[in-house]
Amino acid sequence: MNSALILIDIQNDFLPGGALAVPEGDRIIPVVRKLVPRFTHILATQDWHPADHGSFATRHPGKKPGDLIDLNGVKQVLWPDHCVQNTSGAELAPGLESAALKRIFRKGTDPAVDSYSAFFDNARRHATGLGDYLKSHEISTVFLAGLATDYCVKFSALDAREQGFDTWLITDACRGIDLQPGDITRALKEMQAAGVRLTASGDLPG
Ligand code: VGL
Ligand code: ZN
Repeated sequence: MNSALILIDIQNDFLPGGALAVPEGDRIIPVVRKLVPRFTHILATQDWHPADHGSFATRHPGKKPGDLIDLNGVKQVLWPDHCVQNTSGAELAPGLESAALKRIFRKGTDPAVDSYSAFFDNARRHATGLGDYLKSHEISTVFLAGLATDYCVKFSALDAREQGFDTWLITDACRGIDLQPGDITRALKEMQAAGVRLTASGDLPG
């Protein structure tokens, strides 16, 4: 029974000073660095948008970040332009030993649909390949760390459960946005209700 550490969207644009800064996002970096040597299987996701991505408020005249729209039939929160392909904002945060990553799964590349989950786009039409990767490596337990607790981490955790993985969220290795106050707390409850288990990095065995 193998396990994997999955680093969700730990990218410059989600750190303080970035285009879509997650409060205290940088605080997870030392925690993640300490986790890395404890896993043999480390994977990462990267939000990887084209410059004209439909989740960007700039693509919708009269709209602003935080507004809710219908994007091709799917509810969509609008964001500032972020994680544009091949920009420094899209790069993984410095301090992540990229050499240790077995694979990086990129998502959000289709301008017509956003992709919060590490497994599927928000319309659930395309898989990223992460699920197949985990299954082919006989990984049954996943530990999640990254940004943001109430978006990409949450949807990744819920899909991991739905795909049958034992799913752990490492609480001190995640931070959320709280666009609406309480979003992070609600996200944690929703994940727990779906069978996701929460742990602090210091409580992991070994
Ligand atoms: C994310 C909003 C937009 C995330 C990505 O990584 O949680 N949030 N794109
Ligand atoms: Zn995004």
